[in-house]
Amino acid sequence: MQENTAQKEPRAWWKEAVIYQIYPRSFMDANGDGIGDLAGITSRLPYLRELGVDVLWLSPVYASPNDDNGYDISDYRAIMKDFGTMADFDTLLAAAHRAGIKIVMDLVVNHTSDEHPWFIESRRSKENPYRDYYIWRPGKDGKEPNNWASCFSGSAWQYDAATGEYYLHLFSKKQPDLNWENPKVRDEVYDLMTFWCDKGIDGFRMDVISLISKDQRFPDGPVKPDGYGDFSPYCVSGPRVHEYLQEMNRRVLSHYDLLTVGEAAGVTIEEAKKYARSDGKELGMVFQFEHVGEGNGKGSIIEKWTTGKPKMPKVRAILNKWQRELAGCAWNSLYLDNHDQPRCVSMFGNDSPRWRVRSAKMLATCLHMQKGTPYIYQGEELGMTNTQFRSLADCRDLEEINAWHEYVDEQQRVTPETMLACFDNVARDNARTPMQWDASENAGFTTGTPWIAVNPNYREINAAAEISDPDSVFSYYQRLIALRHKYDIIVYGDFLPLLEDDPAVYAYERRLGNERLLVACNWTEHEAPCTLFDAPMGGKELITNIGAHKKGALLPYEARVMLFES
Ligand code: TEU
Ligand code: CA
Repeated sequence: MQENTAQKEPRAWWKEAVIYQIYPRSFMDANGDGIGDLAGITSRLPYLRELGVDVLWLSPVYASPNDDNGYDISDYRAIMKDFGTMADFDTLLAAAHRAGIKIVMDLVVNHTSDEHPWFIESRRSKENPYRDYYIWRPGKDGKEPNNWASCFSGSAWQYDAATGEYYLHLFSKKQPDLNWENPKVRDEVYDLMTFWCDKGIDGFRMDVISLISKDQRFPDGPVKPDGYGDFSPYCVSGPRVHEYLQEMNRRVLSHYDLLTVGEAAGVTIEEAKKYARSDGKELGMVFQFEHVGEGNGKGSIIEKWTTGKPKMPKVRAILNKWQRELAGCAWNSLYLDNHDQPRCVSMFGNDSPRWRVRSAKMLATCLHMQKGTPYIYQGEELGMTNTQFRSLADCRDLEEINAWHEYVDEQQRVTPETMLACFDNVARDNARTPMQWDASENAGFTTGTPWIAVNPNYREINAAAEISDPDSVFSYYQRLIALRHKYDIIVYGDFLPLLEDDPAVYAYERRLGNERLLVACNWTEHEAPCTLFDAPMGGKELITNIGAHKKGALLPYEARVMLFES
């Protein structure tokens, strides 16, 4: 029997909140240039208030040349021209706070843009005072300093003729990694964080924060099928990462009442207990990636590129492990969707016209009734789906484009048809098609030409149609959010897995004091035997995505939540 940790759980506003992630480029365009902007977000605050979310996490809005759509920052204290001005940001922040909604910024400090003044100086000469803001190494035998691969194809090292050395970039060539060993870099980061906290923001999502400390020997990594080495053993949760985050906490975070969530690709349970330690000396929570990586199992073509879909029993085992292992020692984040992931109803549910709505509601129930802070990615609350890529011309994301050039053009290891099928399944651009506001041209996102094509299904799937429909995915998310605000057991109750070997039904209980919440979700399009709700137990049905429950079974994609008091 799981130890009852619920009563000891210290309360915090960010544990009780529901977070909504906005990818500003694709959310709402107010000035007709085809690109989302801050004024567009401000104009949609009434919609977000209607949905009931407590916090907006904005993907980066700082000045950027947009090599990686803002995750390559050239000025941390200025707003990206595409998105507007600092006055627009101040207007958004004030309006959100007036609406009772907090704003969390995306902190990208593992790397900057190569157009940041620090890097422009750093590459001028080996003696430049900014040289050691970045990671420069001489080549080895006329080649890169080691065999590490970049996440965006090719080597993680770029030769710079000006000084005859290579600089490290775990992501694109235009995203040179900062050297966190340099205390001046850490001072700069803490200063810019303080600048935003003093403006009144409410927290940070920290981009690839698990990568900021590198093994200073920079040894070769285990060789992958594409011939490059994997940097993970030497960069993920590196030797000084917790020292740095505890310093960041002492110097900045502990001076404000903030939500902090670290994006920690590759994080293990043991490491997560350190990043999200409940004594508050580092971060509040982390995003782990095990469950979203499951799609890369069966049918994986190369690296992340796959036509495979995750299987519920594997996803359940992972999520239940994170529930069980963090209980009482660290706080979970809960997500299935974000700007880097395919749409969850397409990946984990069933986006066919017959099952899309019901399976989207089922997935939302299964996630939102768990213990942790839930994250909703823009459009997930509408049941937005993956799109279709007819050619490379439909792609905007450098991750896809670079992969195409490497695996289709250069190495010819994947045919164009297969790569397009992989893009349809897992490309990040699936999450970056414009928010579908209504059935008018461009889904009401822009009066101009959208920077990326709108998903053609916007006439059937859009906010205007859903807000007034009590049976819509939007209305269902509204109810889930309202339940979390109403019932402490959903936030703080102990998590107890049920039916852990059932091939179709994902079920669990939550316990708090004399209350018991019973949650059961059929992840398949077939009726599944289930007697969990059969015994006469009284209780109150809190939410379900079907009309009437059938004794002894769960209908296809049925989700049901019952509350009992003993
Ligand atoms: O993503 C980090 C990361 O792990 C990504 O490589 C992600 O796992 C991968 O793209 C999934 O296919 C963060 C940001 O969320 C992402 O948008 C940025 O491109 C990346 O860091 C670099 O800043
Ligand atoms: Ca715009």
